[in-house]
Amino acid sequence: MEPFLRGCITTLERGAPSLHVVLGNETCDLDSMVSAIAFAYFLSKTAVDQKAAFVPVLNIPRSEFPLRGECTFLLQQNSLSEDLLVFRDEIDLHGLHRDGRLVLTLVDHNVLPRGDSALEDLVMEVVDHRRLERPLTPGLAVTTEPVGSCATLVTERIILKAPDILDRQLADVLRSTILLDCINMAPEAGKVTPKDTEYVTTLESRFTDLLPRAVVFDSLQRAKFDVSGLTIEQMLRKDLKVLSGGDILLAISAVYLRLEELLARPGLKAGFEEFCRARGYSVLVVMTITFEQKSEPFRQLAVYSPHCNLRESVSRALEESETPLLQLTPLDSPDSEIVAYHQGNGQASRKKVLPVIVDFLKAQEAGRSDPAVVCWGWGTVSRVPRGQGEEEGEDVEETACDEEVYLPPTPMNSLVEGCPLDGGLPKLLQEAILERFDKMAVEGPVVDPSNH
Ligand SMILES: [Mn+2]
Repeated sequence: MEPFLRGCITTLERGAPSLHVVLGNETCDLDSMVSAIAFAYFLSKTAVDQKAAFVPVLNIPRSEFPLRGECTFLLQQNSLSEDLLVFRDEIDLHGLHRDGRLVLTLVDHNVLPRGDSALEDLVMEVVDHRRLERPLTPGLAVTTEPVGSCATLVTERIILKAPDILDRQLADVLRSTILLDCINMAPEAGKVTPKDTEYVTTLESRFTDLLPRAVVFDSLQRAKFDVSGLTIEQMLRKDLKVLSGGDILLAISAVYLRLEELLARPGLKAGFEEFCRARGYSVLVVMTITFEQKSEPFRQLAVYSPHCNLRESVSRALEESETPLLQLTPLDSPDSEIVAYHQGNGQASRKKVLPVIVDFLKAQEAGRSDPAVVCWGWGTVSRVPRGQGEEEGEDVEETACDEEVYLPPTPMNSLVEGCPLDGGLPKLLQEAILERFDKMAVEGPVVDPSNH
């Protein structure tokens, strides 16, 4: 595969007359990365029409890649250099489109995000394991099946159409991806389907020296949560949500590390300070999660702000929270601007703590806590791209529930004052409704659009 990837780089440097880009989704998880690389490789070996050069593109900027621990780990394991990959910020897809030099195959997703909708007409083929959200059009080849991993569908295609191109390296990256996505093929995890198992078994029968499944799964899982190699800034933005209320921009970062370890990092305070300064956050809440064996998650929490009042009031809101009760006990902190706690209630995930923060921000905004207003304050929707972390414990919970949980409740007669039938049927003028929506939009804490 290395010569193929090297060839892609050369092609891009020289400027090919036309490109066939195989694009994974914007989370660039292991499935998207491996499916894009393997499928582009397959196409390059089998396509009848070789006019276009096949290039896999990872749909994130290169600077984001160190945050995908499982991806960097698998590449290392297979002696594939990151220099052989093409990232989204290294290729101008829209420019190529304008020049009429681009066609697309989508893997591990089937509709382009809004920012790329201009490229929709270029999609020739889709290979995906999610629900199909695009219309079937003439000339579009679609492979969809609700299997545990898109890599299973790519493996199937290779085994059926071009089994000879399968070498140990390709087999290893495909099988590793399926193992991670299907939670080591454990039926109780609810991810694996018979087809995933079938192709993992087929790969193993062709390459009998592949490492044991449990070893592969455990090391990928560990790599995914291993933040030890990251800078403080990378650690904080790996799993970040941002809320705003009034003039306060508050960041909540989930970090998969013991808080003691984080606090012992040299330059931690300077790192927090720079992170907040650069992004305009006035306060940062860090929630750490570690998993001890199979017991419940072990959680700790820290609040950082250079503003004494804000730090104290956020800390108080968390300490005094009753739903959920966090059971916070103070921990030693290396700096007076960082307040550290052990969180006794291991069940209170970030998703459950978010409403406490939302209430706090609402209260700040209104100068008092007004329950009638709080209902409208739920405009907080995760900026985590769809699908990210859908395979991991903590994130599954969070990303899966966020949009449901934080949708505003259906307004009860909120478009009219008093009893809705007091003066007969209310007149719902379009302007009045739009105005009301505008008002609702500015009332609630909203997600910082620059947080990505
Ligand atoms: Mn996938």
